[in-house]
Amino acid sequence: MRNSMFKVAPLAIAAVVALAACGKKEEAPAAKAAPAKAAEPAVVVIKIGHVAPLTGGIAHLGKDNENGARMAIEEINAAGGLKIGDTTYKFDLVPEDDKADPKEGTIAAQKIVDSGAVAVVGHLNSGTSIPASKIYADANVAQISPSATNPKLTEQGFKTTFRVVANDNQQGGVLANYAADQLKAKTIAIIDDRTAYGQGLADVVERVAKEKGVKVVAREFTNDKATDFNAILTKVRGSKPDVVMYGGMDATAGPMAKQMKQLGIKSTLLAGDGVCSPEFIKLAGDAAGILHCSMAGEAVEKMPKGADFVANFKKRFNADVQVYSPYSYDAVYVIADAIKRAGKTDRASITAAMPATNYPGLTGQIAFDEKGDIKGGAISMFKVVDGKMQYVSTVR
Ligand code: ABU
Repeated sequence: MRNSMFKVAPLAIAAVVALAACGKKEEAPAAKAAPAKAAEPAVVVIKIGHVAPLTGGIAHLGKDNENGARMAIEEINAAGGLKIGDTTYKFDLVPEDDKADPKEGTIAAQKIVDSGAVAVVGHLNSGTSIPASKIYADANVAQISPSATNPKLTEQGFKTTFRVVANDNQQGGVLANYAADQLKAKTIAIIDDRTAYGQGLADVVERVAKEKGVKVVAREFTNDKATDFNAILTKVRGSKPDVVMYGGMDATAGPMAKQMKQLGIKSTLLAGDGVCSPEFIKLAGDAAGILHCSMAGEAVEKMPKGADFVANFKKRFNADVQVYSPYSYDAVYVIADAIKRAGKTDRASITAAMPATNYPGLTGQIAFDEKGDIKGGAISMFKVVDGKMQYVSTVR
């Protein structure tokens, strides 16, 4: 792989040439010579990719992830960048939109590779992260997803694939246990959106719920663009479940919750991290209070510097943290840490440094297992109370 610094050569060379030109002087008589000034360090800009849906129903989640990465890059640059030897490295974010679509995901991944980015944060969705991971692996670009939770992402044997959140084997198990032990559910209906994430999470919940003795009284599916759930909800209503579990995202769960209320369904709605956002509360309106949900990491409320992050994020982007911006923020710092430890900025050196990561991040201590999954991942549970997402508990 060509060192991607060469891809940014025009900018890098311009910076070096400008600095060199500043230092050029006429010879002066020794008696009048000013004290010799230390040479200014060269400044080189390196690119970090970020991919998420920036258009479509879950663009708010994509923007949340992107802004987390942007905040980290702006902080690193404002603090003077990374210094390796005589060179200062600054970061430039290369944002791409994959529209939450698997095919668009591979197109976006190829654009990131072609841009010369040395590593990538993304993608948001499992359904895009998994096919994109092959493209990054072929180009030796380290990929850190801050939010894709399908176990398959890190089961393909790629040495470039990492995630800083827990996976859906863990998340689905916690959700099913929560249904049985906290919600005291005897019956559960399960609906998914047929995405890699939604279906995968629902399958784990179904398996573990059965193991716990919770009867699965219905299994239905929709798709990630649907707006009308009346037909499947009418079927579900007939089975009178204690809990309706939905494997899908907030953009569909919001209208689904509203329609559950309109149909007089009294069940608790249980969902994973795709639904556990302030946006769900906005979309569901006065039906939002039926939700209990999980996210695949530590809650920002529980992070020692979480309140500062939330306040700084609001100040910078005039937006509330949705779900995973703290994790995309940390993913950038993990890349910077790998560069520092490698002492080099080429793709192969960053990828090679990644497995030894042991970074004290905003979200917790970040280290990876042999597959690239985070070690000791947490699942946090929330419920909606008085129109707000309220933290309930963390399971490790
Ligand atoms: N983990 C929630 C949403 C992203 C995904 O895995 O598809």
